[in-house]
Amino acid sequence: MMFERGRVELLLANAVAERGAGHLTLIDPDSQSPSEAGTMARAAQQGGTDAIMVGGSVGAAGILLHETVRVIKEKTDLPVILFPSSVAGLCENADAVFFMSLLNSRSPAYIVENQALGAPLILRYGLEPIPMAYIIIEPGGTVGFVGDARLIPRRKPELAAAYALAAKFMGMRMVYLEAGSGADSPVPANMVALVKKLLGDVLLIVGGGVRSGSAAAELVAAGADLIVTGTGVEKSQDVTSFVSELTKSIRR
Ligand code: 1GP
Repeated sequence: MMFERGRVELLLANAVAERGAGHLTLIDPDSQSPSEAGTMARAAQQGGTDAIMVGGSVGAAGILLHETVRVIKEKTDLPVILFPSSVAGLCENADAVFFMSLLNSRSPAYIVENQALGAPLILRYGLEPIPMAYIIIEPGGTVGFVGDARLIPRRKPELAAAYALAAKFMGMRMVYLEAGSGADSPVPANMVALVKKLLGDVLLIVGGGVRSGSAAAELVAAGADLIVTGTGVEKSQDVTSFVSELTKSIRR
C-alpha cells in the first residue's frame, strides 16, 4: 500500500493550491516560556499563518517541548508540526512531524540514524510523519553546525538542485531549503527557482533569514510554496501585524 498523505500534509498542500503559497511559524521552545509561546502562536494565527512548527537545534526537548506544544494547542486550533533536530525533538501531543533527512550532512546520525530511532516512537505516539528532505545552504547557522552539514555554497544553485532532485527521486514529498535561523539573507531566489523547476509537484519550503513581506514575496515568485519564519516572529513587537504582512504578500 502506498504511504498516504495525512491530514496536516493535505492541509498544507491545499493552502498552497488554493492561495498560491503558505506560511509556517517556527517556535523554538528554548527561546521563551510555554505561555509566551502560546501567546505568540495565537497572534501568528490571527496574522494568517497556516501551521506552527515547534523545534530547535539545542534544548528543544523534554518537558519544555511538551509544555510548549500543549499551550500552543490550547491557545490555537492550528496544526502543530514538530521540527526535530534529533529523536529528542519528538513528543506525543503534537499533530505531525517533519520526518526529515538532512541530505547534505556528513553524519549518518542526521541522515538516517535518528530517523530509525524515532520511527517506532512516531508510530506509538500516533504522529503524522511528513516525509521531507532538508538541505542546508550557506551560511547555515546553528543547525548547519549541529547537523554537521556540508553547506551548499550560495553561488552554486546547481548543487542544491542536484540534492533536491535526488530527494524527489527518493519519493520525498517536500524539500526544505534552509539558510539557517537568523541568516543575514535568505536562500538566493535563483537557487529557489532552479530547485522548483526540477521539483514540479513536490512542495518547496524555504526558510532562514526571511524578515519582510517583500523578501517572502520574492521567494514565492521564484517558486517557494511554503515560507518559514522564526526569528522575525520572535523579535516582533506586534506578531499579528508582522505575520499578516508576510501572509498577505505571498498569497494571491
Ligand atoms: C530556521 O528556517 C527557519 O530553521 C527559520 O529561520 O529564524 O531566520 O526565520 P529564521
